Amino acid sequence: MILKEKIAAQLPEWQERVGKLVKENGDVVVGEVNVSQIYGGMRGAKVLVTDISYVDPQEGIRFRGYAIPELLELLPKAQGSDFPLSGGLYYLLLIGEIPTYAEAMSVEEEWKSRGEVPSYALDVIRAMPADTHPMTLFSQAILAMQNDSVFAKRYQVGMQKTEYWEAMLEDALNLTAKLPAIAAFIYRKKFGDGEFVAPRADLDWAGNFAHMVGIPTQAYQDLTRLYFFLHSDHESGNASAHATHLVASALSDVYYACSAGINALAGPLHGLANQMSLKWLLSVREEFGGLPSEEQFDKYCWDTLNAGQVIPGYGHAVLRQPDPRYTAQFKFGQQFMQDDELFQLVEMAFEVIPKVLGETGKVKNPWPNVDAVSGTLQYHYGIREFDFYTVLFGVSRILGVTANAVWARALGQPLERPKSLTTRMLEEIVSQKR
Ligand code: CMX
Repeated sequence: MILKEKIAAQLPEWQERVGKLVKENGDVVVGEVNVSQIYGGMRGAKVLVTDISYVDPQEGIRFRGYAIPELLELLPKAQGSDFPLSGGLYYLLLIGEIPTYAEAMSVEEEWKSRGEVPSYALDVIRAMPADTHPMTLFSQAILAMQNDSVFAKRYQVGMQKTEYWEAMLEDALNLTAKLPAIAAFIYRKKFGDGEFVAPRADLDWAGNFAHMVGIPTQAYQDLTRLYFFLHSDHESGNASAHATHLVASALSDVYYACSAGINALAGPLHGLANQMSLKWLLSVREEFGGLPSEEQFDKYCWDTLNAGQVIPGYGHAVLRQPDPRYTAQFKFGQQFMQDDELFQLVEMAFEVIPKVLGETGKVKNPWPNVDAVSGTLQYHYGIREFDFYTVLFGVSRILGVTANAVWARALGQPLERPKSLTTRMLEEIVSQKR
């Protein structure tokens, strides 16, 4: 398998590089942690490492050093499409090089050969009460398949440490291969006919989601390719990535770790912002019976702020420019749904909201983030059940976190175990330093 060969070829150099860095410079101080950070969710504390993606405050996410517009040019496209094959993205995340079309297709073929969802995982979804949240179903289906973990089985019988990453890669491919089918089934079970639709042999991983969920148009296939590309990775400190990493650091396998990551993504402060943003836009449209004037929109924004609420989809903890993931989806909307009233509202929001947020004098980044538009695009094509949006995010995010998990095992990253203090200890430290 090409992924295995490429990682194996790169590994000695990485091991030497990291080993040397730690051995010769282990005592070099990278940053300090203050009391606010300890009580403030470790915001900005530099304590993690990943070479797979990096969020630049001005440019936004870079995958393996490449910015989103560059990758939209460089990554191999699905046949007859202008949008990248997810197989090519996964190759890039794992290997760090832009793949050729053949290399991207080799990942797509790996996925096809491993894509069959075990019937018991579908039965777990079927057995749950009808009002179960789609994210709960998603997490449960992933966890159910832990039973088939290659890593867990091989670990049980005794496996060399040097082989851990190979078993993680097997699990990563086996799990990611099945995600579009599982997500589509969850959608149909919750909101449709409850049927399981098998993937088509002629479609790629992302395009097949569109087929299985029941929106087989070229436009929705393309949106799915774009969506799964954009949401895949965002450094290591976000809650889903960090939860996955923490769990996997205990040598828990990919299924345990990804189920945990999905549970983190289900939180309102993480993956739910896209539905909040869409809800807010719909409330604007309802209030004015269609598109408001810019003045009316401006006033609606102030009403939201004065009611003590945030304007969802705007602002960011790290970014200081429009999120390139927003920009890519915005361009998609301009190309394919210029006549959609809700999308026109998204366009108006871009003109009005940054100005309003700027006038507050406190918002560090008044620009839109990824969530300001993603729900609107899904809504346009008929995925109107907000609760499902985070499952789509999860399908994509698992590409990033599994690529990280494979490399964490390859480089022998240890069990995570930061130290906690008591409030009394912090008070004493502060009194000694002041
Ligand atoms: N609307 C209203 N007020 C906002 C705001 C927004 N969109 N964004 C920031 N602010 C406020 C903050 O609430 C804070 O106010 P207080 O000082 O009264 O507490 C102040 O501006 C300063 O905040 P900040 O440093 O600019 O932003 P943070 O790093 O604290 O928060 C974020 C970042 C995303 C939570 C915030 O911008 C927000 O709540 N946005 C709306 C929700 C949203 O879109 N979330 C999706 C994030 C997507 C992602 O993380 O990828």
